[in-house]
Amino acid sequence: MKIEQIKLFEIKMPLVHFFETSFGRTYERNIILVRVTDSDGAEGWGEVTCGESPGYSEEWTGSAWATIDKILAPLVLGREVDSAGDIAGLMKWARGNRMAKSGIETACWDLEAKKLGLPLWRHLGGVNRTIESGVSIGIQDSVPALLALIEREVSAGYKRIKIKISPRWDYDVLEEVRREFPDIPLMADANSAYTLADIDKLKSFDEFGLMMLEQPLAYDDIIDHAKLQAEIETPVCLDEPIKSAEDARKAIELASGRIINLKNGRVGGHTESKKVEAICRESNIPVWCGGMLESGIGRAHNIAISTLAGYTMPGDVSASKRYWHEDIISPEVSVSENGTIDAPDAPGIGFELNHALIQKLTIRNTVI
Ligand code: OSB
Ligand code: MG
Repeated sequence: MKIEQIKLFEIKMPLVHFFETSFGRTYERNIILVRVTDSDGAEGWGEVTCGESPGYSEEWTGSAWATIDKILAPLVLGREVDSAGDIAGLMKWARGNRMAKSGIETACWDLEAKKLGLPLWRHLGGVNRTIESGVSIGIQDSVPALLALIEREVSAGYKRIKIKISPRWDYDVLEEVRREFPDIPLMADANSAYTLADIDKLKSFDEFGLMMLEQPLAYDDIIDHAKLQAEIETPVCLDEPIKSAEDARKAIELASGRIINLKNGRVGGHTESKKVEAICRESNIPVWCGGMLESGIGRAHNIAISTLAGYTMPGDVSASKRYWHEDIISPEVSVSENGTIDAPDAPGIGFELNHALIQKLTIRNTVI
């Protein structure tokens, strides 16, 4: 494989409903789409999953654009490699910036799968064509609003409900959710809103029988999480600090948590996701696919990677219509009434792109 051209598109897409986490509220997304073209004129598409501001991680739309344009694309263009699995190696010299790298890397996997005539999920080594879907519900303006959203998603068939929490939206909210829905598979994601000084409060969440407590402590921490996990019954799930297979290995060794939310972008693409998945599977650590409010392209990549054997819990990969008035892929991602998604059988990501819509939403583009 030899990539000859990389084209970036920044698209602006309003969310159907705002999404609030402990680090802020988002009303509309600015998403970078990556199109790679090889020396035979074949194409692949990827998405950079960073946010509009560095609230979740250091990366954001503006930094990722500049990093791809000035640093990463020159490392990849014109270089011959055996397969998409070698693309990450070309960019290794540049530290961090994994979401930017992932935009290019996942696009190359799409391109390669298309050339081989294989659905991406099979090309990645997936085994479960049908994946289980959960939802992530942000912080709301009121508890009744939250309860109404949970009711809607449970009725739609989703396999588990994740709610976002913060020190101003936690114990009392969980108590009301549990009063209304005593038996649903429920979990909470704090996006690093607590410290070990809050241990008594975090311990008190044990009474809610949560499937897991996601990323309660600092975004770069795996030490305090180990201390916390030793003190609480609820399994800790790590998100933000697991940026590579090496990070996963260390977190498992330290017993920093019992579950990992695995995001393609956060670890730098499909090749690294496969490595994290393998380490976790060998260590009996369940993984599930996280989400970053992706457009259809990122969503399609998430579906493909979720078919790997180690992804044993419902992920945050849900229907397009929960986020977008109109998604940029066709068909849109839909979820069955049993809360499942079938990976498509068409080559590559397996969805058509709505090019007219992408053009309409594009606020800048560049060819490298
Ligand atoms: O922590 O998993 C997270 C969205 C943006 C940033 C961080 C996170 C999330 C989500 C949303 O929880 C998952 C989704 O795309 O539905
Ligand atoms: Mg999270």
